[in-house]
Amino acid sequence: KTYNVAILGATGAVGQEMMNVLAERDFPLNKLRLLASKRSVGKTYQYKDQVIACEEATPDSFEGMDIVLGAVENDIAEQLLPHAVKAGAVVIDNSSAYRLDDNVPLVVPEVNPQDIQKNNGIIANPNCSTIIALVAINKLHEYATVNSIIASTYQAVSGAGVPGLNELNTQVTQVMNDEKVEPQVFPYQIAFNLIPQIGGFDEMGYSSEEMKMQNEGRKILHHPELNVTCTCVRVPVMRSHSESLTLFFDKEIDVEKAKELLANADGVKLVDDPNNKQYPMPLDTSDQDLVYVGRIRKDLTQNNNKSLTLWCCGDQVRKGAATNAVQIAIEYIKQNA
Ligand code: 11C
Repeated sequence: KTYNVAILGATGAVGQEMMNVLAERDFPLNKLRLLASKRSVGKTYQYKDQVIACEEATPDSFEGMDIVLGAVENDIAEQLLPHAVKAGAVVIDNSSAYRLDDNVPLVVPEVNPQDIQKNNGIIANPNCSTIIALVAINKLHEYATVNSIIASTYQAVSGAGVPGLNELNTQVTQVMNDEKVEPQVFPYQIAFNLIPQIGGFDEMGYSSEEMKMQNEGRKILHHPELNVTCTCVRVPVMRSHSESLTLFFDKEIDVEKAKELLANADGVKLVDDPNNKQYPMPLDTSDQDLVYVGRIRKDLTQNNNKSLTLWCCGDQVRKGAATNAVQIAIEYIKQNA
């Protein structure tokens, strides 16, 4: 059986990567429809041996589609995706609009594929840092429940899409040429800098991005008591997010056990040989789908063996967005075959 698939937001960084991942994974496609804003109508893209022109995304764009992959901001998602559901498609949405909706499963295929069955037309793709963290900790959490996490993220500019990538490129050149830097996408200069703000702040002083790991993590892990305190930082890196995670477990787990579990974890590559300078780095994890995990060590703030610190990196555009969405689509097809 083959499927009609539409990508809503086909010209963006995530939409483009969705095309790459569909092609690489030989997705059983009948027709691929590329939907974008009016100004991209007629722009063409190559998919395998076909050249496909973008069409304007309207409420009527979804007739005959089996699967719609959403790669647009919340406002457009909310405006258009209900029409896709009405037209009978299953929607896999990368925006944050529906993630915490009780009627919408939020899925990382390595962690909670069974939740796909509970969909009512929309399946949400989680936040990129949350996906990367949960792939990294899932096997550890199955062995010993993770009740709390202290997280710091080092997030690539690709999180702000093509404009974010362009902003870092432009600013690096401007700084090297002693030219004036005028930030447009990020609140401050990102070249040769770090910015500890992603999204707006709440009354406690946490940014919206920082709260996603707790709120989305609770839902994906079915663990409403999970506590996460997170600091999200934008870094001048192109496209892989990195994270430092300190994990507090409900029973003892030592470094060797954690390494053994992670060496066999789906979606993970264990890269942990610090004496030979082997550890995850964002340049090494870009343009591929695995989350690299390393630097696993005992947490020295605790006088027990129930806490570990680790470091992980993953491609934000791929596993953090496009790949996870396509994996959900493949899993959906498998479950409904
Ligand atoms: C960033 N993670 O790096 C954000 C972008 O929850 O899907 C994606 C926000 C989200 O800026």
